[in-house]
Amino acid sequence: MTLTVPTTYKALTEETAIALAKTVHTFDPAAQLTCREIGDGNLNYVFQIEDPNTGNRLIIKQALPYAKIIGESWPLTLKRATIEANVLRKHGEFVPSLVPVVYATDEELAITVMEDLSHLEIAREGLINGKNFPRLSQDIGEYLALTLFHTSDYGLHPFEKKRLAAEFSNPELCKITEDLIFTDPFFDLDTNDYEPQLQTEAEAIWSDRKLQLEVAKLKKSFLTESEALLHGDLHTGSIFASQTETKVIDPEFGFYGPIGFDVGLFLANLIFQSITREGENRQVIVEDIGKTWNVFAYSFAELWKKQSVESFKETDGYLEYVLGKVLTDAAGFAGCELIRRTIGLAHVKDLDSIEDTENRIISKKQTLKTGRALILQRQEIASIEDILQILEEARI
Ligand code: SR1
Ligand code: MG
Repeated sequence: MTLTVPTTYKALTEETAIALAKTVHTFDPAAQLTCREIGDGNLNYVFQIEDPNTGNRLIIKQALPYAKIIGESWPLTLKRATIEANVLRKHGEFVPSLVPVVYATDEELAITVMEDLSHLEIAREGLINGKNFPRLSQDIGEYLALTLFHTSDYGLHPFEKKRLAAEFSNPELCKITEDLIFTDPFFDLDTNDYEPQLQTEAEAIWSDRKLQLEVAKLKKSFLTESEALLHGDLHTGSIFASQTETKVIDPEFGFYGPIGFDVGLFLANLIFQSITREGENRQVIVEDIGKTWNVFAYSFAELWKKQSVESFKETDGYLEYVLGKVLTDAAGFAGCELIRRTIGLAHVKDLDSIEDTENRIISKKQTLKTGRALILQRQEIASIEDILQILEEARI
């Protein structure tokens, strides 16, 4: 695939990032600004600019015309920077306290200038270090309900919903998800990445016809169900947190898709922790899984009752049907995320950082078992307790 990069596109350096920062933010003109590239994701550069005298900071994020995780052989659209900034702005209308402020964007340079959040830490890092974030499940439950309800047909006039669905068409980034989450891990492909000790489990997945059929159905849902403006990559590495705050970042995979996808991705990333932790520490995560769903379902139902524009909103059983489908879908999508992060191309540190090989392999086998069970049993799931039950049954 080739990609047309605007001739005006230039990758930032620390010097040019500082020069740019001065044009969009009111730093003291005499300030000796410093700049650090702090991006640790798979796709972009992230520059943090600081005035060391005042502690005043901002972030300049620049999309590269290729995927950083692979290199220049994997070209990637720069349009994702605009999508990301616009998802932040749109979601910010409904959850201003849960997303960073966007100060400025430059489409040709694929740049977003935004609020610095370095007083917080990436939730995944904290969780791996055994920390708990008391607001995380409450905040993400509300984030999911508010962003997804207000951008769906339940909360919007159909003209506006379809206008937004067209604005947030994001085929290149969706293709990454279609391949990396819904396709590649389920076939014997060179791009998959796993330890030799998981060979038997990987082969079992590739030859499991029942599992493949269910994954195909989930992929179809991802491809075709334009329900709401999703974050599109809501894992714990896309969330900054502290004891008192939560901020969701990085929605460059945003597009109109099935509501259960964002819910399922977040739950899956808590499930990694429920697999790697033990005892009381594990119990906190189990409670977070339950609370995320309960807060989401309660908040979504409240929005439905008070603000829904859907003519059938008072039809007995319709809200319950919609929420039931979100839960079923979320379980299936969570299952795909668990499997792809274990044997697919892009892993998670929750599993890969387990130093002891035996423990790491045990955790990864449990992740695969849990993922398979969530996908295959999702139609029987009627409550979040059923998901928690599946997690218990998959424990090795
Ligand atoms: C090539 S991108 C690999 C993964 O990183 C992103 O955060 C998404 O999760 C994607 O699947
Ligand atoms: Mg990301």
